[in-house]
Amino acid sequence: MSPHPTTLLPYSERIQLHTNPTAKRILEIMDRKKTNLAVSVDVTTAEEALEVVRRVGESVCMVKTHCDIIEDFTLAFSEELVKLSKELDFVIFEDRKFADIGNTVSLQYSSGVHKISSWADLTNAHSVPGPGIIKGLSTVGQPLGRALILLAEMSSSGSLAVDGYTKQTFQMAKDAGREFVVGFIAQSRIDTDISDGEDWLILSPGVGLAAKGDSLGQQYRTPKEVVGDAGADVIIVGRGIYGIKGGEQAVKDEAERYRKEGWKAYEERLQRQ
Ligand code: 5BU
Repeated sequence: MSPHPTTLLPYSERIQLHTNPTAKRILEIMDRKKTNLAVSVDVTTAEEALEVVRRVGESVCMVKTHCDIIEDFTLAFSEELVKLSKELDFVIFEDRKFADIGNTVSLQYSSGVHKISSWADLTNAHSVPGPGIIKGLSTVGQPLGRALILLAEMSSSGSLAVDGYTKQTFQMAKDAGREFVVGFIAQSRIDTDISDGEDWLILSPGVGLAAKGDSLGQQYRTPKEVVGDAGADVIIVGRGIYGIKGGEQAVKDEAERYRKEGWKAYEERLQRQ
């Protein structure tokens, strides 16, 4: 199969293909820092989370959070995260996976304990409720310059987000336009046929260099498989980095190892014609 045209374009040339400020910033950072690595900081205290971010910040284009697993979440924590995102030059992606009617998600996004829209540059949503979810989230996020990605596929085994569901999710994003929805969580750009000539960002979780999976259905592929073969843009790594044994330096070194692997796969991809 011939490569998808987007996968042959450098990140730097794709900046101009986006109007959303967060999408532009992601591509700018990727190009500037030579990284397509996102670290998923799935630890349960604010202090631990900030510590991981300080260690990996220089190596990443994005830090991914699950704010509802942080036991002592406060807005002081999110303010510190925003400060670090500016100092260390990365985007904050809250992996909230919104999945309700438009009115409810707009409240979940703007209000409650977490006030996600006040600090997260990027968030994501399931397509299962229909296009109202995009409308609801965009009323809050778009005026702030935030961006949304839809879950077209998941990395876990037995996921129902396959085939027709994936295609309809893609269609929903196309129908919404690219001012707020800028891409997808997907396992592949190629298999999902995300090929309408528009520059969608593809973020892929389920990346690991050591393990093949966990006991709860997670499945891992290498950066080469994800970026090189499947044509994704951003690799998302959690336990493979923050869970590494050996202390602070080991986490920092492991982030660099994944950054280099992801970047090598991207550079090799650009050579394919
Ligand atoms: P891991 O430790 O690298 O397995 O963590 C993966 C992270 O990505 C974790 O925060 C998940 O919630 C997240 N994730 C995922 O693993 N698979 C998916 O399809 C989606 C998110 Br969407």
